[in-house]
Amino acid sequence: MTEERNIGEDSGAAAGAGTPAPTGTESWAAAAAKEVKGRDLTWATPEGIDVKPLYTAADVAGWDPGLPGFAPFARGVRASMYAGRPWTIRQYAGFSTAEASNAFYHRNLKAGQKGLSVAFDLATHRGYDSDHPRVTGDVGKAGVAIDSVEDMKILFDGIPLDQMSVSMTMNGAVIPILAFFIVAGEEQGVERKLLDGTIQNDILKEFMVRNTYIYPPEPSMRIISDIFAYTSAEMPKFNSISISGYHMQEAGATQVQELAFTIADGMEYVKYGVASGLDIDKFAGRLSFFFAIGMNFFMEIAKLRAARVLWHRVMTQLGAKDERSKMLRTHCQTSGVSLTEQDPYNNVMRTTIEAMAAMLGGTQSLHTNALDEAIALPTDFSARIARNTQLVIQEETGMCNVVDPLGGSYYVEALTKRLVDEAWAIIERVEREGGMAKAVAAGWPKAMIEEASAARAARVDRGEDVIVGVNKYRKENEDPIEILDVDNHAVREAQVRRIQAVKAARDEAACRGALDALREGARGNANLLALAVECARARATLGEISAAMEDVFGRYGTQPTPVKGIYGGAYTDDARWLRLEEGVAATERRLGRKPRMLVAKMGQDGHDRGANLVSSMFGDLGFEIVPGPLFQTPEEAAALALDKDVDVVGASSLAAGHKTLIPELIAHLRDAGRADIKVIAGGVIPAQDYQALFDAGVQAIFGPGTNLIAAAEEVLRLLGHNMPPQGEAA
Ligand code: MLC
Ligand code: 5AD
Repeated sequence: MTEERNIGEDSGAAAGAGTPAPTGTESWAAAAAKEVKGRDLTWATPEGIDVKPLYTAADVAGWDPGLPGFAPFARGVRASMYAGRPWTIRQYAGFSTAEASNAFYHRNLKAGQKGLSVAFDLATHRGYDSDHPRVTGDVGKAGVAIDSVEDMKILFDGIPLDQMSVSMTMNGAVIPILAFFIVAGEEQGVERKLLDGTIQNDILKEFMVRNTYIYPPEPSMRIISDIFAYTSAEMPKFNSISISGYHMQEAGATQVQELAFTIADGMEYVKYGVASGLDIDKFAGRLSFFFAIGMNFFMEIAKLRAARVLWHRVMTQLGAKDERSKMLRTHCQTSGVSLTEQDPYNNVMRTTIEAMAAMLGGTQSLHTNALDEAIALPTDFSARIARNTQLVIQEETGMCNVVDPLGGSYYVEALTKRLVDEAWAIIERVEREGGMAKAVAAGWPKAMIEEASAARAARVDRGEDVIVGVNKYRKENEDPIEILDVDNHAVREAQVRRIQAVKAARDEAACRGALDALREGARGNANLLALAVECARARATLGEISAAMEDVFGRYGTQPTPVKGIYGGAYTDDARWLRLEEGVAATERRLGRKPRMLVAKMGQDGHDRGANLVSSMFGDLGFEIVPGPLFQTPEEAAALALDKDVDVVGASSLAAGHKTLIPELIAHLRDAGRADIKVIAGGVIPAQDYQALFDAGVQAIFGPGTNLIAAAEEVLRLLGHNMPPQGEAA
């Protein structure tokens, strides 16, 4: 009441008992301005949206979100939504061997998880068997190692594939993995038409941000159309793709970029499917989506609602008739990049907030991250808390009983409308320039995302974007938490033994025949998945199936191109930055040339956000950067360092290969007589591993949450420049 009276008084209206509250926003604006002494309360979000402190009916004039279960599906794809059936609690998991992952799945399902989601190791992603020399550091580390149908059968032992829906995050080696899944089902006695689940199969975002591609873009797109053709004919319950924005947000994209590029990717796949001769309504109903849910709570809710409206619009334009073809169904995962190594219990709160945004946005399926996310894969302990976060929301809060409870919120509806418009402008640019495959090849979406990433890093390092426990309210001492550590030598040995057993027991001639047919099919236009199913039945391995197609398609590589000026641009007037620039200049005078740094990515780890950021920032400071190609072996990285005569190698590791790969790199440098080259390590490296790396000769380690300015000061010190200690420099 008091507030209403104040507002009335400020506006000069006659205030008092019985006076109705003013309806115009002018009187509100005056009252608010008085309260905050004229301070501007508008919030400029990273996507360039000016969020006002108040929304009213005027902001949603002309906007009708419709009803749940009806076009354009802003309010959800089902009429009853969670009141009828809650979303699927689907935790992404996989590590070590098929046996270990299978046991983990059984424990999780018993404790309330509802759907499965398989994380494969990076060797598998990139089409290599566990015995391949390029993957010694990767086997079983970031996911489960799968080399043949025998591994796949063990992975799903005791899990009936006609009753449990299974998502498989696979893009590069999608043909052998899907073939193994089909044959594992077959040998369980499950007909193909009953297989329920999803394959990620989204290669465009791999070329953009995730980097687990194998073949060049064109054959990669053909593979996708082949999968649409096969699954729409043979596996009617199976979702043939999970068009993913998740990894874009993880790489630093704003929500608008994530939304626009994901929908544009979806359009491109539909066009390819149609161009390959498929009827749009025969396959479009089984396309699914995948978004990240970060900490901008209402923006994320609005993003999911906007995504459904956009997809409905796009599919109508592309000529779909069936309403199911126009319905955007999605999985969501809370944001890994929003979680911190420091004060890790804060991550439980962050994940809870993000999970609520996902459900209020109307997701069909959800993964909630574990509190140890920033440094390792989940343990039983952390996985339990992550899963229970969803169970508590579903079973204790009553939140599922009302459909789209935020529908009609002025702010959420206005933001939904705004996101539709903002994303549409980007989608129109993509279309003008010939579609997403062309845009990806031209590289501008990736550059846009990297610019947003560098800008975010600068805001965090400058304390403008607060991260509790990292750049504000930081603890004096962190207590390391217990983490999962996979002994990848043991996993590799076990896998090598099984590969040998599979090869010894198979009919070699039949296997060769199936592989030859696949190779021939790749040259022509036969369906690659159908041919790979024959290879899987004949016990060909993942590496062999991938290699048969590689013989025809080749293996694809790209060269990183760091963005310039974004991080440094945020620091133009900053004393600490200027001191750093002076330090670089002094080092340059001493060396007689610019200090040189190789930013190395070793192993099959394609997560390049950290590496790109470091390249970009050190480049802005005046270093000469050698951006190392992805997927190098330690030997190749050492050779590049020697060839370019660098002063520092920054090895970025986000996929747990650091304990194997970095010591090998140092050994190669030493063998070449260049122990003087400083090796620093950065990325997802748990404190527990620091000593082993220091013992191996690593000179500095920069974990998650590192302030890049502090890191640069340390690097200059290592190069012999007399930087003042961190505290004084601040
Ligand atoms: C749902 N159903 C209802 C209902 N709600 N029926 C009646 N009333 C309601 N209220 C029905 C659905 O129509 C469907 O049947 C069935 O119940 C299952 O519901 P769903 O909504 O389709 O859920 P689900 O099976 O879980 O499928 C969700 C999905 C799918 C469509 C988004 O694609 C999926 O599960 N994706 C998961 C992707 C994933 O886990 N990715 C991990 C990536 S990790 P019917 O018959 O209509 O099908 C990653 C990280 C990395 O990528 O980088 O490695
Ligand atoms: N098990 C569980 N979660 C995983 N993630 C990646 N690999 C695994 C795994 N093997 C999650 C992390 C990461 C995101 C890409 O997926 O949350 O940020």
